[in-house]
Amino acid sequence: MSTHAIVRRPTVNFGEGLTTAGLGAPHYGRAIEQHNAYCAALERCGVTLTLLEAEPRYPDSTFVEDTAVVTERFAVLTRPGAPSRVGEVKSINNVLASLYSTLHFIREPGTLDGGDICQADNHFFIGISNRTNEAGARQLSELLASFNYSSSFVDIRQVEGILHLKSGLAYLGDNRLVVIDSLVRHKGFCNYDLVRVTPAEQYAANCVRVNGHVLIAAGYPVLERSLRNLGYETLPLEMSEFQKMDGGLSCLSLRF
Ligand code: CIR
Repeated sequence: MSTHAIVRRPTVNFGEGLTTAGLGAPHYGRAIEQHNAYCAALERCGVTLTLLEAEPRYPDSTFVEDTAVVTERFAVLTRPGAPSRVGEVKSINNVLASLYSTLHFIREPGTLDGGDICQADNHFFIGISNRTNEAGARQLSELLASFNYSSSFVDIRQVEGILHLKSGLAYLGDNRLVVIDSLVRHKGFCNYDLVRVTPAEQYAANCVRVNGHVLIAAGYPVLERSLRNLGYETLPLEMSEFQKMDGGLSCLSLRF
């Protein structure tokens, strides 16, 4: 059950952030509209929002998920793998300090982006990516173990078309993972029920279960139908402007 989420408004220079999508420049007005709808959807799921002001110094800072890993037992501030994003952590640190009694940190030489961390109840899948290195993954894994969580690594460096592990993987609860075709055979997932996402709908794999609903990117009818057939109430959200900046639904909030 999530009761709280942290979100940050996109900055007016949001289009200066990092991207490999090749989908053109994002439209700021539409990004704000889409972000407003995202916030409203989270509130509809019963979550109380902490809405942070835009940070023009950090064009990617609306993707708050990458700056921390928040669990029921502790929070850890990350050390983002992209140098232009490292400074985003400071203000999230200030917010989390008022919500958690102890904070932990990923330290040099470790790098880690929250988008690479997928929690499945008491187990965490940790993606090793171009952003999260092995040192960062090991630091998080040791910290998790000290709080009685298990973890395993998923190397996505050779998986095409995904920036972070959660660009291709989502946990829905009920022992069920949403997973892109190219990760389906990963041995760590063999004890889960898998909802497969075809290459044509790959972007939609980054969906988010929030209490009684599943937030899903609008325009991916096959996955949405599969989720509805499994009994989930889906909330489709327009994500075009964030997709242009390599961002998905989960990246836009820290939920706990
Ligand atoms: C970046 O490249 O860091 C941002 N433009 C997108 C981050 C997306 N975050 C995520 O998937 N967790």
